[in-house]
Amino acid sequence: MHEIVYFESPGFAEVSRFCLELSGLEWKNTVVDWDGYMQLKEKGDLPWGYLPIIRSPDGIVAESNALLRYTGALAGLEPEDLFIRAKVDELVEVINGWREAFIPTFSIEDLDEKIAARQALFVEDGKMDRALKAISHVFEQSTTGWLANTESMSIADIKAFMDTFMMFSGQFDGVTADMLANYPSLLAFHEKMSNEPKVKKYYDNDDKARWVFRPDAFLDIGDSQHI
Ligand SMILES: N[C@@H](CCC(=O)N[C@@H](CS)C(=O)NCC(=O)O)C(=O)O
Repeated sequence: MHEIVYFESPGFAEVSRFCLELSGLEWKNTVVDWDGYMQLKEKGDLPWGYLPIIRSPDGIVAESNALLRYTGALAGLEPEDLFIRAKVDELVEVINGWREAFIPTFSIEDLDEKIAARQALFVEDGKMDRALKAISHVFEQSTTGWLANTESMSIADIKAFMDTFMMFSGQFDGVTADMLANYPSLLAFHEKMSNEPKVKKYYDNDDKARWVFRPDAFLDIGDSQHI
């Protein structure tokens, strides 16, 4: 039995929650609030002091990308070929690196300043604009339709899908869904991923925090290159 422990939000755990679901193994989704987090920390259950963690039959694993690779492997999503696997990891790391641009905005207390700082990331040639255009290009260049040019969905697709569209859920002041109009290929990627039968089934519910992962989430945005 595997247990993921994290806050309620999709945040850094969503990719691994989804991979565990795909794995078909029995797993438990344990949601904690801040007090629960502090208790785990005081108990010494968090190897590096942060969530998410997975409790596996062999012990605790921390760090969201380690969790993604572990649960991705359990789900059979990790390529056997080591070069292809490295190319998948390359994308996973690049996407993780987006946090460096985004996370400093969390500590800005003044709301107008916070909004302005985030919007600056998405204006033409801003850090996130460049990042989203770069990942769009990767998608456009793929001959298989999967980001890392794999034969089937890899953890890079899951990471890109969840980390990209979570930003536009409305939970981050200053980042709005209409900004996606600048990235038509990403909208096509969204259409592909959200309609994948396993993704579609997982999000076929009323969970308001996860609307961005459903097929109809951005249908009215911009001039998407729907596939
Ligand atoms: N590098 C870690 C970062 C994890 C992280 O920052 N977790 C946040 C929640 S998203 C946390 O535990 N915050 C508690 C705190 O800041 O004290 C990972 O990718 O898992």
